[in-house]
Amino acid sequence: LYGLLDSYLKNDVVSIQESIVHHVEFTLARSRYKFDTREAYFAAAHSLRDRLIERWNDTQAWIKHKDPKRVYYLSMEFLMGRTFLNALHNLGVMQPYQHALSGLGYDMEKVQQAERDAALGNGGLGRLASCFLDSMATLNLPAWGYGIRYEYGMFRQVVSEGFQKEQPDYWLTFGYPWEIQRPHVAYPVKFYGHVSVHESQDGRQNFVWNAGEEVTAVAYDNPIPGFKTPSTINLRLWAAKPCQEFDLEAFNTGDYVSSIIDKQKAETITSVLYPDDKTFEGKELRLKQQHFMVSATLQDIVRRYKEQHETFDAFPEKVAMQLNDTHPTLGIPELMRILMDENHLGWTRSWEITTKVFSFTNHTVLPEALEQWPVSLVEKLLPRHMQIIYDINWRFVQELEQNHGISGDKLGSMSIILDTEYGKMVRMAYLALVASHTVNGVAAIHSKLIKETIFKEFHDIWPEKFQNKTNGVTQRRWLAQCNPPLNRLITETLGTEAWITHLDLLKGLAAHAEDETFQQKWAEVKVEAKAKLASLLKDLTGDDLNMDAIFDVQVKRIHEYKRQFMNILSVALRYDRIKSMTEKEKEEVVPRVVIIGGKAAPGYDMAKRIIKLISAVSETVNNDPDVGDLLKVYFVPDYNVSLAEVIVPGSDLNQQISTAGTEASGTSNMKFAMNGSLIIGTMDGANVEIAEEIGEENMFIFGVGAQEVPALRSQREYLQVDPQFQHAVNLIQNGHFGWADYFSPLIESITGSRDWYLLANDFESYLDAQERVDQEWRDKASWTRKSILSTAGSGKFSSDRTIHEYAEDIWGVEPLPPTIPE
Ligand code: 26Q
Repeated sequence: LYGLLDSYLKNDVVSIQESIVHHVEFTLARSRYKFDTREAYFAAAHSLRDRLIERWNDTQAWIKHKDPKRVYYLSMEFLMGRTFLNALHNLGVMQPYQHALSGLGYDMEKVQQAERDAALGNGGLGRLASCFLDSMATLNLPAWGYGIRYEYGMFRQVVSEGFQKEQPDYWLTFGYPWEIQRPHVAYPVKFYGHVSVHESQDGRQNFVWNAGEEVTAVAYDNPIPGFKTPSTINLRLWAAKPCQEFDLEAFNTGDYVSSIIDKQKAETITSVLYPDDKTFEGKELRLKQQHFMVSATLQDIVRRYKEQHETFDAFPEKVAMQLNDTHPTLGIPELMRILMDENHLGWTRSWEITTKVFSFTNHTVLPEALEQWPVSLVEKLLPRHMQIIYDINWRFVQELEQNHGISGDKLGSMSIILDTEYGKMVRMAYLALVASHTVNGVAAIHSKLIKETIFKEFHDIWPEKFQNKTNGVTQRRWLAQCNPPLNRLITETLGTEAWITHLDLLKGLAAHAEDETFQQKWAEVKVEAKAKLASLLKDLTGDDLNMDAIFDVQVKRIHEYKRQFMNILSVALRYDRIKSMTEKEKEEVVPRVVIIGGKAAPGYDMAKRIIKLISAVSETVNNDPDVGDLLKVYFVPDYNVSLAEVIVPGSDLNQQISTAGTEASGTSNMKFAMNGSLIIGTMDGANVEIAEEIGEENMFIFGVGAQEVPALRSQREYLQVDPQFQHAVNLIQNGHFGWADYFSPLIESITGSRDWYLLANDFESYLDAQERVDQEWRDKASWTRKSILSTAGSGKFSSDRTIHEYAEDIWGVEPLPPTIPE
């Protein structure tokens, strides 16, 4: 019945070739004798898709049959990147597909490049969700992801004359072969309108929401294969379509054509990903997207539950839902509404169920990023939900007074509804906190900080709600697939590839860290990865990189708190020093290639100026014959998942230099460490735990700690400014790199009391750490040893470990490994 291991599709080279050619002819409708590389990609993708669907169907039937507790990961973002290589690798069919394609005359590398990234996310939070899916599948968890199928993903960044320009990412142009449209899995989603109350026969009040607008959510399923397991889970993404039945009246009375055009507007709900991960902005369309996602998702989850259960009694034993930040928090009032208004459960029963199923992850302590929606907007768009939120708050405030003796100002400060001069606001994090059984931070230091700062009052009354779940990344994509030479060396050295599912085994590499021949091999593997990165930069710039240079990388979203500005200031200073050197002195300089990449939110003025500054420094430095190949600076445009897969393995050094206490975790730090790149960084986010695992002596740690930051901020204006900092600032201010006027707001932002992120304060310590980097590079054996120990110490940072902890400590779900047919 559940023939999971009994595959109908065969994976020998000839069968694969047949299936590829079959898809060329019948899916693409092209000539089977003549097709180009892109068509080869689409045909091969469809052939692989067949194999994914087979496993997906079997896995889902098996889960349905066993009916275990399931976990749903609700996220407004999934930054998936490419799927082809990942699917080949996880299905264990890399070799036969490679042979099949080369037999047909195609090069795997080129075929794979034809795929476009699915970039339905901004950065860390969205990529984390994607790593989690890979781990949940690999760990055989009965799990699904839910999100939105945006038609435009993260914008494409073009840098023209040093300025960022945003271009639309219409990623579906040629079709997306990995999704399965489910026209019959569709739900109505309501907006606007008003609520009426009816007295029911048993004397209870019945609330009916008469919507003013209705759209249809249609499911698109994306199979997510586990590694070395047939288990294939689902990422269900919703697309908005006009609804059929609604509003027929308007059609008949008015103008037919404009009614059709009106209907078309439904689709705008899922048209574009908001490319802003910095400051919260209360845009109506964004709130619509959030409600659209959670409403469709909850209807789907409740329908699935009811298929197998008569009452809601077992709901909390069958369902866990994780909220990826506050973005899906409307799921809470939506579940309450479904239980009360549509299934006629009372408040108490509904609340009991709701508070047992939701848990919530916080990803930031920066106050400007916390979601606060105007009550007036929520009331207009979702009148019933606003009533429910008020009711939740009313009961919560009662509880604070009665059970915790809280009154006065403190009640107001904990209230879900905040009164401001612009009107009342809904604090989404507080709503999520009140209704969730657990809240977690994403690294130890961050989880500690949320208890002491943004959620302190909640921690005082509910300490048991708070947990830490240090982030992780999937070693399948971020080591095994993106760095094949290192994969081979690790496997050969450990004598097993079990590390691909048990990353702790990397510890075994430490025993070889001193071994000269092993160091030699390790260094060769790094050179191979550096060559790939060099070739990427050659294509981008035409330059040949100095392979003896330290490849020094900072790639992440551009934010003031991440301090790309501090990086480029130190580069300006390095350049200035080289300029003043004699030829003899230059012989001692350790050459560097500085690579910086990342997108600025389109409305983030400072971040855009930082990009221009990096470009301006790059322009001056790279064209200065006095510098030669001792220093090069590149801004890599359009940093994305696929570029990261080349950049991360090819780096020697990576910068994780946020002001202590600002970066919740960081996840690229983990990817770099796995690939043997040394970290220069502050004691912030997951860097702290990385230092515990791989040893502070194997990193370049600098700067003040998070505990010192508040005091330093209040003393900023009186602190002594380091002369080297002043010198670097002067270079920019004096127009050394041109554009002095354009850069003056940047200079102002780090001057005196305005230096919120403490660049001036940390600069000396940063330069000192950079000096240690150069010293270390001069001792090749020692550098390589540290590189080996970085990889060896990165075992903790597998998302398998993270997901295992979520499953045990928060969700209460267990693996359900597929078994042999019964
Ligand atoms: C909110 C409201 C309206 C529009 C957009 C948003 C929005 C979207 C994305 C707000 C924030 C984000 C993304 C946040 C993010 O990526 N945070 C990062 O999460 C990583 C995973 O936990 C951490 O490693 C990073 O430290 C954290 O910055």
